[in-house]
Amino acid sequence: KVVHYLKDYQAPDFAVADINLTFSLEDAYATVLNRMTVVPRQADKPCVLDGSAELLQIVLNGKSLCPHEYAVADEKLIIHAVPDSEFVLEITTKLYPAQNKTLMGLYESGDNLYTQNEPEGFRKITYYFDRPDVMSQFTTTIIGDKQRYPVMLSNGNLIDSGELDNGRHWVCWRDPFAKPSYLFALVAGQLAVLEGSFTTRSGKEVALKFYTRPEDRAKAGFALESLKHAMQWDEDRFNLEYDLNIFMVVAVSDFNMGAMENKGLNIFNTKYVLASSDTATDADFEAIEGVIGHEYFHNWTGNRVTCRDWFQLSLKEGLTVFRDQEFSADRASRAVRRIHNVRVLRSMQFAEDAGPMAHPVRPASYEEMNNFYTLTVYEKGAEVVRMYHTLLGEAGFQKGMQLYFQRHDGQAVTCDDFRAAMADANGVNLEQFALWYSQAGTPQIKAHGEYDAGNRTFSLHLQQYIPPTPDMADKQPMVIPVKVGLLGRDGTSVVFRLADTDAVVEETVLVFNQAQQTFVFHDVAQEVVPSLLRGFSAPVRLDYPYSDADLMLLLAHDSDSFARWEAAQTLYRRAVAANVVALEANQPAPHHAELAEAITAALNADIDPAYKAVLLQVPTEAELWEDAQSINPELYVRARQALLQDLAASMEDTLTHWRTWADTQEQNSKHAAPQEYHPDLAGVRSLRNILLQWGVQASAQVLQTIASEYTQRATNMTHEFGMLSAINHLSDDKRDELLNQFAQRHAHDDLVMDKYFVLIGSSQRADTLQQVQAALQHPAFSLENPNKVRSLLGSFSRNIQHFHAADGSGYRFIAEHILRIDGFNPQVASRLVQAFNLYGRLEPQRKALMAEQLQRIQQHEGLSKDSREIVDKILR
Ligand code: HT7
Ligand code: ZN
Repeated sequence: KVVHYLKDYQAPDFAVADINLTFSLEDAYATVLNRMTVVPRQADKPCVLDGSAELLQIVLNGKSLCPHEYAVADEKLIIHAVPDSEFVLEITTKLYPAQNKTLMGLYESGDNLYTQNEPEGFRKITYYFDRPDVMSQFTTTIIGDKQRYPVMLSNGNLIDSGELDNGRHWVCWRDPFAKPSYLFALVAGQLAVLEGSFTTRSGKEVALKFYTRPEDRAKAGFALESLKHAMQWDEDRFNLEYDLNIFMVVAVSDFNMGAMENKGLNIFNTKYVLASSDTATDADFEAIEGVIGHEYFHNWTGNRVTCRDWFQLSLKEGLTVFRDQEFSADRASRAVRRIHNVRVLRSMQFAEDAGPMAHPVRPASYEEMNNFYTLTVYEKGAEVVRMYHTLLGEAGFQKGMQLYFQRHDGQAVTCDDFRAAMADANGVNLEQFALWYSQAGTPQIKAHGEYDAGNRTFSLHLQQYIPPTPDMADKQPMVIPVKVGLLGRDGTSVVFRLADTDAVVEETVLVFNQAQQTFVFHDVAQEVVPSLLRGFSAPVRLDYPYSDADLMLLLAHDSDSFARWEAAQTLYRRAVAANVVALEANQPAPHHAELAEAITAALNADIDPAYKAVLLQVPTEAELWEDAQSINPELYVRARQALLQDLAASMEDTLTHWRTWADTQEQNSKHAAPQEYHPDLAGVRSLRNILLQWGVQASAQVLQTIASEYTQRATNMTHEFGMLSAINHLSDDKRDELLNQFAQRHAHDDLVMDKYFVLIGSSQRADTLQQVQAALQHPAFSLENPNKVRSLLGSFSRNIQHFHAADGSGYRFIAEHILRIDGFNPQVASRLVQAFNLYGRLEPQRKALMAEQLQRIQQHEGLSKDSREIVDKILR
C-alpha cells in the first residue's frame, strides 16, 4: 500500500504554460489529444505524468516516442529524457465512457457524457501532472455527432465553433484563468437549457445557463434564482464579483457527491438543482440554495485561490462551507440554521473524531484521497474558519480575506497562508491557532463557577482536554473562543466587567488557551447562571454542573437562541440517560413530568415556529452515546423512544393545539401561493411535521387523521413526506398502503423515488430488512446510481435498530452490498464501509458479529484501495 504524507510535499518539477485538449467523441469511445507546453523548473528531472487511460501515442517536440523512451506503470508515465527548456508534448489516449462506472474521469450517464475530476479523475482522461499546484490555461475542442451531442460544453468562454462532414460539429472553449486539472470539465449530449442573467456590480452582464434533461427544465427555476442570490450576496458581504461572461450549471443524475465547482461549468447532482413543491420538500429547496451557493462561492475560495496539495483540502472546503452557511443564515432563520449545522457536526463529525477514521482538519497522511472528503475537513473545517470570525469580528475577518486574495489570487496555497493572512491583516498572533489544523479529536472542556457576593464576582474555571486519537496520543492546549453571558435567577441578563477594562457588557468572548484557566467577571450584582459557548463558539464538548433548574431557566430565558436550545438538548440527554439506566436494569423508564412542562412552556412562548420545531428535536442516538463504551445501540433506541412516548403523552393537548395552529397559519398565509417554498411557510410546515411525529407517539388516532387527510395534503411534498415519515415506523397495514401508493404515483420521478427508498431503509418496523431486500428489485432501483445506494442502503446503514440487529443480519447485508458496489464504484463503497466505524465501541456480541463482516470485506480479493484503507483502519 502507498501512503502519502504531508511532510513529503515537494514543489512540482514542471510547469505547464498551456494545454490544448481535443476530444473526438465516437459511438463507443472517445479519443483525447492533449497538446501541452511544458516548462521544466529544474534541469535533469525525469518527466513523470499521472495517468491510467489507454495510451495511443506520445509525441515530443514533433517526434513520436518509441516504447524504450518511456515507461508506463502504477498509473504513471515516465519519459526518460526531456529537454531542459520548454517543450511540446502531445499525448493521445482512448477512453470508453460507457464502461466507466466509477463516475470519475469521463463517463456516460443516460446517453450524455460528463466529467468528474476532483481529486484525481483527470488522470483517467489523459496523462498530466494531476496535482492542484500545477495550474495552466486550458483550451478545449470537442468534436461530435450533431444529433447525439448537440450541446458540447467546457470551461471558460465559447471562442469558436463549426460544422464538419458526416453530420458532425465542433466547438472550442477557452478558459482565460489558469487552473489545476481537477477543475477541468466537459459535458456533451442532449440537454435543454434554462437561461438567466446577472449584472455584476461593475456592470458586467453574466449569462447564466442551467442544463438539464428536457423534461426537467421547468424544475431548475429555483436553482437559477438561488444562483442570482448567491452572486449578489458574495458581492455584498465579501466584495467578490464573478469573473467570466458565462456561468453554466449542468444537472446529472449519476453523480458521486453533491456537486462540483469546475470553473464556469459546475456539474450538479440533479438532487441539488431540480425542485418543485410537489416533488421536493422545503428542506430540499434549502439544500439547493445552500449547494448552489457553495459551488458558486468556490469560484473565489477554491478556484481563483486553490490548494497547494490535497492535504490542504479544508483551505477551500472549510472556508466555502463557512461561506455557504453564512449565505443561508443571511437569507433566513439564522438561529435555526446554526442549530441545524451544529446538530450535523455533533452527531456525525464528533463521531468521526472519536472513531477509527479520526484525522485533523488538515490530515497528515492518506492512502486514497477520496476518503478524505470528510465531515472533519468540511464541517469541522468550517467551524475553524468560524472561530477566526468569532475572534476577529466581521470587520477583522473581512480584512483577513482581502489580504488573502491580495496575496494569493491565482496561486495554490496552504492553510498556513490563510492563517497568516488573518493574523497579518489584524496584527494578531495566531501561532497557537495552528493546532486546530494538526490535532484531531474533539476538545472537552470541564467547567465550574462560583459567585462571591462580598466581592460581587463570578469566577469561571475552565479546564481543557483533547482526547488521544489513533494518529496522536499527547495533545497541546488549543485556543478556544468561549462566548459567555450571565443570567440572574429571574432570567434577566446580568451585566459584568472583565478585569483590566472599564467596559460594562452583557456578553464576551473569552480566549481560553491554556490547559486550565480562571476568568473573573466583576461587578456582578447577583447570583448568576452562566450561559456558555453561546452560538456554539467552538467545536468542543462542554460540561458544566448545571442543575436541572438552571437548564430550565436557560431554556426559558436565555437571549442566545443556540444556548437556549442547548439547554433543552442537555435536559433531553439527561432524561434519556436515566431511561438507559432503568431499561438496563429491566425497570420501566421513568416519567419526566418537569421536562414535559418545560418543553410545553417553550412551545407556548412567542417564538418563531421553525425554532419551536428544533426545540422538539431530541438528540440523535450518536449524540446520546457520545461518552459511552461497550454500546448496545438498541438500548439507546428504546431509551430515546421511551422518552418521546412519555413526553408526547404528557403533552398531547399542546401538540394538537400547535398542529391546528400550524394548519391555520398555512391556510391564512399572506403568501399568494402557500404550497410553494418560502422560509416562513417552511418553518410552519417543519413545526407541523415534527408535531405529527410526536403526535403518532401520543395517540394511534393520528394515523387515522393522516390517512383521511393524505390525498388533500399530498399535493405538497413537505406535507406528503412529513406524513409518511410520521407513520413510517408503524406496523399498521395503512403504512404499507400509503407507501405503495406513493411509489406508484411517483414511479416516473427519479428524485421522489429516492425518498421512497429512504423511507423503506429507515423504518423501525420489524420487517425492514425484507422490505429493503424487496426494494433492491424495484425497477427504479439501481446499484450503479449513487443516489439510489445512498437512499436505500445508506439509510439502512444508519438505521440503528436494523443495521445493529442482534443476529448480525444488518451487518451481513451491508457487507455483501459493499462488496458488490466496490467492484465498479469504490468511492461509493468505501463511504458505506464507514457505517462500521462504531466497531471498537460496541458491546462484545455485536462487536464479534461486526468483526466477521469486516474481515470478510478485508479478505475480499481485488478490494479497492478506497475500501481497504477504511476497513484496515477500523480493524487496526
Ligand atoms: N469539491 C467537490 C468535491 C468532490 C466531488 C464532487 C463530485 C464527485 C466527486 C467528488 N470528489 C470530490 C464538491 C464540493 O465540495 O464542492
Ligand atoms: Zn466544496
